[in-house]
Amino acid sequence: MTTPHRPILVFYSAVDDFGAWQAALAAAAPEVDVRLAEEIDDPARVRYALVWKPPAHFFSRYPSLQLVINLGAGVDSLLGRTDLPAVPITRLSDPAMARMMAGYVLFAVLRHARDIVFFQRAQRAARWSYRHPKSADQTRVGILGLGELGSVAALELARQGFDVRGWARTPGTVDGVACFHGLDTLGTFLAASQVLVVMLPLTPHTTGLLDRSRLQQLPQGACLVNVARGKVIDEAALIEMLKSGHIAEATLDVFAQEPLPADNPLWAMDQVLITPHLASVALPATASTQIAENIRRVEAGESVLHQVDPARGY
Ligand code: OXD
Repeated sequence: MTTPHRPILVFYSAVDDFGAWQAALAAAAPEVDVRLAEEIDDPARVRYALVWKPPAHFFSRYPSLQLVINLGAGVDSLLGRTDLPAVPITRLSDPAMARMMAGYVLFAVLRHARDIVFFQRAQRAARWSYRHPKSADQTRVGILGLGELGSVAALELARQGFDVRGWARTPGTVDGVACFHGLDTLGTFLAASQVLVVMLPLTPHTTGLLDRSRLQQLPQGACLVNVARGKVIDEAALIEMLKSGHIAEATLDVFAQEPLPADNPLWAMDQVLITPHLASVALPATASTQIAENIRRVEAGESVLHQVDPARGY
């Protein structure tokens, strides 16, 4: 039953299931009325926005907005806008999302470490080609970015026995993982990464971080996994290095331009696996609890959790 005076949470995402979010939030935050923009006839009742890449000028319709909740972990597209309202912005920080991401990263690392590309080629040629498997500790994996998602993926890979190193801009520790920090150590870190997994947020500091010269620091025949943002990597340089074989294989979930244009050479490379930006997604059942908690905090005049610092970029 709709109570006329409940505050409204407006939802926007072209990729997420509104019905699933509406149901999860009805259970976790019954004090708000969750609606799509087109179902709202009194925009002044909108106090919350739960959004993934809403269209330009989306927010200007809602004069009473108190909180913008990014429907995902990475806030780069939201912070890149010029029409953001002056209210707190939060991102999702959900252990279930981190676990889903760690699952994808584990799959991608195994794809490279267990020679799956080699076996797929052999299968296409109907060739029984035996290649003796290496044990996990014989593959050095570098996790570039040790935030909430990167550190969980690093732990999972370490648990599987891989030789895992991690790099972050600032000092940090992850159990069982040799951690490097700062640009001074990046070259050494890259040179040791047989499989490099990119898990950095996109900020002014990380845009183009993996330029041609840094990609060249990877060992000959390295494999690259990108589950972060396409623009962290110089994509043209990556394509050249995949052609030359310096980078032997890649698993890419994110691209400089999405959807990846049909004429992008990456599509035709059989050593490259392309997935359409879904390594991890926001999960209504678990994330709605933290959204409900932040709504409660706003209503109580308290500070919110997982607030984004626009100056820092995440
Ligand atoms: C995210 C993403 O940032 O899906 O959550 O890329």
